[in-house]
Amino acid sequence: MADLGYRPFDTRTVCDFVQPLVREPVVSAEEIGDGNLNLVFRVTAGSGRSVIVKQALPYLRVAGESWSLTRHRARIEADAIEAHGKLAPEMLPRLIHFDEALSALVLEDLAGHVTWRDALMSGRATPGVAAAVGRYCAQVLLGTSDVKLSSPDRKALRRRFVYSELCIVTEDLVFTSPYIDSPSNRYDPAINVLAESLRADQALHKAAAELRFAFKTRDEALLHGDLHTGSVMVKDDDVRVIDLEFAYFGPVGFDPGLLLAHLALARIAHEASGGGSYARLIDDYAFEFWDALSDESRRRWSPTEPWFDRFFARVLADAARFAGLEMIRRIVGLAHAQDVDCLSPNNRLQAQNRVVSAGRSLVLGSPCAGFAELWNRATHEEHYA
Ligand code: SR1
Ligand code: MG
Repeated sequence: MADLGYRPFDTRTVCDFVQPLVREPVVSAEEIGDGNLNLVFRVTAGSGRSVIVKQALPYLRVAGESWSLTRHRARIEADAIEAHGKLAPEMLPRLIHFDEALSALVLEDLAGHVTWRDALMSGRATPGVAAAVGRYCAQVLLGTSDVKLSSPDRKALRRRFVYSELCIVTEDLVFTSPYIDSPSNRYDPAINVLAESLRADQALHKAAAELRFAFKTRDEALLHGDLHTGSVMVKDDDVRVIDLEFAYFGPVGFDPGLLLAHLALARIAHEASGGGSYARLIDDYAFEFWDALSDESRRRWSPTEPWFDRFFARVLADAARFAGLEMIRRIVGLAHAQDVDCLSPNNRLQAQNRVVSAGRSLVLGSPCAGFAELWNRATHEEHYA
């Protein structure tokens, strides 16, 4: 990507950038990003109104400047917000402006929202959120697939998402690194033996490699690509899905699998720290998510395609396996889940073991026959068949 004047913003230059886009004087900016990839600023005008500026950096923030990346992900995110926004308008933040040269998106500020992960970690009830995210998955995944789009429209959309460098990041961090001695892996010394057992497990290697191949080749729908509970913002009954830079065409079961992995991580973390009643509320959320996904998918399914049950059985089987790999990598890979990392050492150790055991059982067990089986395997320490 040509430079064309690209510079990472600071709190002064980001104000200059936003000023022409708003009708009142911009007064301040703060960097609020704590993510793995980008700079994120809240820029506020005199009236108190604010916008978010998200700017891609030319490297992976969490890994440092030595892991260089193009800034193309900003374009991908802008395109994905548009594509998903057409199908589920109430679920995406409004894209106010996109600057290709600066790799910067100006977005509606979801002030007052918190991430669903933070709400779950604090033990807050979040009624309606799981069902909203389930419906979102059905709307955008079916809506960008050959089930709903005509061949020319589907192929035109597919061509807009030609290549994503962040898919390589996913291939590496989700499907590969946890199973080899990769320098990017990070884990507690207390689970050295557990991490070593993952590297020695040939059946797991084969399964992960096969799922990586499915992720790379089965371009069924335009995925969010990183749909964890930190990518969902909630405020009362307003639910938004953010951070679409990982969007790409892939298997329909991938996004639901990731979301379920993070609900399972949240549940296991609560149980490890004695929060049994809240853990059972998370069970309800998992079932509400899946029921909404299932009902909305059935409702939107094309009457000219008489094989919904077979399609959805495959989504379930895929979601289970992708969920298993996502759970494992959040314990031994580069990017962890706060739900587990913030536990006290003893509780954390217990949770880490349970997450890896559940992940293994999802990946290596026979295909799940129904959602109850998937959720049981995702949240209970059991031996896989
Ligand atoms: C390199 S970025 C690490 C992780 O953060 C993102 O949210 C994705 O989950 C990615 O795998
Ligand atoms: Mg993300």
